[in-house]
Amino acid sequence: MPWGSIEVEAKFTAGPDTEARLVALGAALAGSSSFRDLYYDTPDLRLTRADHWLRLRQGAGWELKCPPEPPAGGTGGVPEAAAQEPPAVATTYQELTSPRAIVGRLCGVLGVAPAPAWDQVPGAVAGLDLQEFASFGTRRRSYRLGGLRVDLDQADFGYAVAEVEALVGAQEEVPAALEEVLQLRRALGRDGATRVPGKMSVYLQRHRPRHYEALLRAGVL
Ligand code: TPP
Repeated sequence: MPWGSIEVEAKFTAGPDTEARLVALGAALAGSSSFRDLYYDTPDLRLTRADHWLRLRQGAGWELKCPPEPPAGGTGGVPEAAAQEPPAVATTYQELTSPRAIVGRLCGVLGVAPAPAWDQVPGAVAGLDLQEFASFGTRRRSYRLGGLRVDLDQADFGYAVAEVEALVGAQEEVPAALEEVLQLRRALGRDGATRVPGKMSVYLQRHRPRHYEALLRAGVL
């Protein structure tokens, strides 16, 4: 996987019985962790308006979550199954972790040529004038069931959200993964009728309302 993996995920609000249901379905607690995420953008918000999410996850390193690249000769990058879903019932993002891939993609979005000093992400962050716009901590309990992961997150600004997630290596695997993700969410008794916002949406709405409005206008949130 030269450019990282594709994450297919569906969010939900956990109930008091969610963990018991997970265990009853055969899921195993894979671990508990705490981490802090720092997110970066240009002062005029060009990354997030283009649905690109650059973060430093403390302890894990730099990550860029962004729309999957359209397959060569493909249909524009929206997998058919995902296109049939109502917006935000499930999302598909590429997760880049290699510095070269991250910097290459950032430069593509911003329309600049990579400089030699940007072979590591911090050099590019400085050179591209990227600034921190969000910082929050998360306490997470993770379960595993087959190839799926379920994360139960509690953010330190007072918001809890859960997600079912599958990681796949290629676009062609997205539709089947999406089906599995939605099936497990249904099995947990959490249907997709209401849209559950992610941590970032809630953070921006509460702490960066102008940024939030800009992303609503851009159709990103
Ligand atoms: N969530 C939904 C439901 N729709 C969106 N358009 C986004 C998120 C935009 N988005 C994509 S990646 C990202 C955001 C805000 C950064 C945070 O990703 P998330 O999966 O919420 O956090 P994680 O579980 O990786 O900590």
